[in-house]
Amino acid sequence: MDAEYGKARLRVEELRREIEEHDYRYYVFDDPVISDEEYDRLIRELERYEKLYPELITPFSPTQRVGGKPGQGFATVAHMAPMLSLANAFSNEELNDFDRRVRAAVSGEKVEYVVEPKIDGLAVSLRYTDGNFILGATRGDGEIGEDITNNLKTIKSIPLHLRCYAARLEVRGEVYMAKETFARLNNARSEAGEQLLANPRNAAAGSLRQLDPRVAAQRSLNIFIYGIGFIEDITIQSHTQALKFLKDAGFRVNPLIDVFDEISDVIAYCREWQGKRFALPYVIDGLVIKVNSLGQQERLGATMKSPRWAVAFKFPPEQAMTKVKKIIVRVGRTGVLTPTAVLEPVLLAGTRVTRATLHNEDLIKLKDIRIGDTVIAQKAGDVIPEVVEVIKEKRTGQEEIWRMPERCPVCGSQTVRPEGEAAVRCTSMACPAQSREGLIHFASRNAMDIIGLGPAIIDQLLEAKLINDPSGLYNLSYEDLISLERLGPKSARNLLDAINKSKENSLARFVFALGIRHVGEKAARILADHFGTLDNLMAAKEEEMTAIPEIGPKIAESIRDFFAVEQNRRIIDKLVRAGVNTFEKRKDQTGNKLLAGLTFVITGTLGGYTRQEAQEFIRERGGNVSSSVSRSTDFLVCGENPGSKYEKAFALGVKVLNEEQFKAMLGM
Ligand code: 1X8
Repeated sequence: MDAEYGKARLRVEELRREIEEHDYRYYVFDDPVISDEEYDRLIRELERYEKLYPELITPFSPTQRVGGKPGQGFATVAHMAPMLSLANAFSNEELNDFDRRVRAAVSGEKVEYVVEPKIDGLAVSLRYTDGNFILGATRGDGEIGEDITNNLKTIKSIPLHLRCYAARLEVRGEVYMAKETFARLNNARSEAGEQLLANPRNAAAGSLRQLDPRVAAQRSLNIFIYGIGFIEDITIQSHTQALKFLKDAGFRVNPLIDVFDEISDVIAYCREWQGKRFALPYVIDGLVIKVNSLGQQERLGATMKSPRWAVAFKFPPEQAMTKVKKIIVRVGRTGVLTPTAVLEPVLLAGTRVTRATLHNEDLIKLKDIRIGDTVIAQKAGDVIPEVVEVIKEKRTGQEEIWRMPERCPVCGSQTVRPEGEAAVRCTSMACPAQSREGLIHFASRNAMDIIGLGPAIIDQLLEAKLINDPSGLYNLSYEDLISLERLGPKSARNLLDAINKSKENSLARFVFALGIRHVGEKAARILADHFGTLDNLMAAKEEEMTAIPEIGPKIAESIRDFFAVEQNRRIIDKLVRAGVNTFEKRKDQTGNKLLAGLTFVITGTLGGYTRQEAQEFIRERGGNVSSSVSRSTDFLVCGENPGSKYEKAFALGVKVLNEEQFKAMLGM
């Protein structure tokens, strides 16, 4: 080893120690001791050495905070101890209940409560082995989360090395985006014409889920560490001790912490923060109250979901008076038309609110909300603001009653309100508001199963205007696909093959893929089995569908509405012409074909079995069952007290079977 290399190695180690110290002073301690320029000089010097001697690079070098390459997805990881959620308390009463349960479990011992702000962000877990940060994960389902180490490393207040030793340590914390960062991000998005993010928590979640750590790095997230999930060889007696240990280890721990002996003091403190919280630079949605003694925590234990030794006090929603300027309609991704009130701007929960959801038509009628009304608007936590009530005393008589539009404001198609539902929907598959989601569903595994056609490619295809609806997929050429960013020749070939192959899918898959409301996989299979061809299904009357045991009126109505839309029929026509299969291969073709090709109608009361059983007997033998008599009916099975069907069959010359004859025909 030459002398230059030896010197470089020592200097690299020195630089890393220095940089980490400055990161700590700046990001955890909030008390930098050098200027940004001096800091940059250190980083650049380190980078120079690492370029010269790449073998000196380790994953824990400060230069590697934005080191990872964009991934294909996130690996899953099991937490060393489950990440539980917290039970909520919304009132003083519920806090008193919590206190009573705690005291009962520790049989009259003295209890200390630690109270901390509840950060409105995303729970994560950080793992350190031999003092090195080796793994960061999302909560996931509490047992298993996703490995987001590379994105977490971009958060400079997460130490890459512990400042005090622990052989194995897993800590828990909340990643969040500061209010100011969020405002800046949304301003930039607004200028770029991009969709705005709803709140800092969503923004933080989106950043952590970025597959490219370089994007995550630009989002300047931060973290508070609030607990230990797993630790080896170190004994800690209380939560406050744990927090001190975490601070000593170099973690950023929230300093706003208080300890109380009495729940009444906890309650008073919670109420105090209710008003003060808006002054904080980050969003909190409540306070977390924990029993301090770990011995008592252990005795209290946990339920399946949450520890019994902690509770989250949630702030009540904020309300304010304002005016409804107008009511607009937004079309959501599922085609639901949602009326939204445009409000005179009002300060609510620390943010300027200009919109409130009105949910649906019925709610507007129920609350009698009119344009020009003075109303109480409310914002609960991070949810979308809503109108609570109208102050009718403030009416001038100039207020206007509002009605839901009959046509979709996005595409102009007819809207429907299915019976028994509150939502009005746009019925068109080609509505731009819906086409993206529709395409994702169409290509999904249980639908047309087009491997390689995920949301990212679909977005690119829509963006490039190469497709508008599913039928466009089948006209795509190799040149179209290769023109997309991030799609190489091999992927383009594979995708083209997958699209082509999907033409041979069963009718059941195709019907499911259409994304007709209420028509899930099972209903699609039953319908395909029953009707055999798409034409038959499209021509079927609602009664014919509801005659099938598993198909209820909700499904039947939805199917009728779907096929009634001109746009949908056009798309289906294009799919058929592209060669997509619309015929079901009958299951019973190889089995018992006693009644194959014959159509039965049943009327009257049968003796030996129910009508449903009779229908099953027919289908098992390859026959069809229809609910109404027509020229294409082969037999009418007639029980006791037949209705008008008997007369119709007689008039049409359809053969009528009594129960005896029917049984004989079934071979029973
Ligand atoms: C969630 C949170 C906790 C704390 C702060 N913010 C949160 N979002 C805290 O303990 N200070 S604890 C917690 C949980 O256990 N699910």
